[in-house]
Amino acid sequence: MKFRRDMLQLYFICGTNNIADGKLEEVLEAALKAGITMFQFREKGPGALTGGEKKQLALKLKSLCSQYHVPFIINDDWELALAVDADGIHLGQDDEKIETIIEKLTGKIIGLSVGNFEEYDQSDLTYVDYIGVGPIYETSSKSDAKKPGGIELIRKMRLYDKEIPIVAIGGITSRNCEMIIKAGADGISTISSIAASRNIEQDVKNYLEYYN
Ligand code: TZP
Ligand code: MG
Repeated sequence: MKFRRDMLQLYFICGTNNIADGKLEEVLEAALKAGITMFQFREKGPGALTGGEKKQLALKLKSLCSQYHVPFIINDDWELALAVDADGIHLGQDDEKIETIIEKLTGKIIGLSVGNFEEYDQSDLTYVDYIGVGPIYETSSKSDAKKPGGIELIRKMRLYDKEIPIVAIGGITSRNCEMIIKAGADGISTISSIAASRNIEQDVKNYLEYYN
C-alpha cells in the first residue's frame, strides 16, 4: 500500500494485552467503524501470543483493516509482516535495521521510532515513510518508556526535519492532542485512549475534529 501522510491522523496501536475485556478484533472493528486511519498490531508483554496463534490473529486483524481500507502495520516482527503480507512494518531503534531487510519490504509502509535527536541522527531514514516520536506524556502502556519529551519534542523535531511525516505517541488523548498537532505532528498514535475507551465512536470523533 502506498503511504500517504494523512494515514497518520489517528493511528491506533494494540495487542491482546492492551484489552481489559472483550476481544481485540471487536475493539479494532469499533475503532475502524469510527474512523481510525491506521492500525498497528503490537503483540508484546506477559502472555503475548506467539507462533501460529499470533499469525492467525494477525490474519484476522489484517482482513478487518482491509475491509475499511486502513493500513495494517505489524510492530517489530518483520517476518510475520512478510508471512501475512501486512501493509507495513514498524521498527524500533533496537530492532532489525531497515537497510538489511529493505529488499524484502518492497511496497510496504515503513515506520521507525525516534525518541530524541540522537536517535534521529543515528537513523538511516532513506526508506522510512514516517517516524513515531515520543513519549510525549507519561504512559503506562510501555514499561521501558523514556522520559516524556512533551509538546516541545514535537516542535523541535518538526524544526529539525521540516518534511518527514511525524506521528506523536505516548499518553495522548483527544483532550490533549490539539497542541501536539499544532506543534507540527501529522498525526497521533494511541494505545490506551482507544483500547480502554468506553465510547470508541465518540473518542475517535473527538480526535478527528482537530483535522480539517
Ligand atoms: N512508544 C512510546 S510510548 C508508547 C509506545 C509504544 C505507548 C503509548 O501508549 P498510550 O497508552 O497511548 O500512552
Ligand atoms: Mg520495537
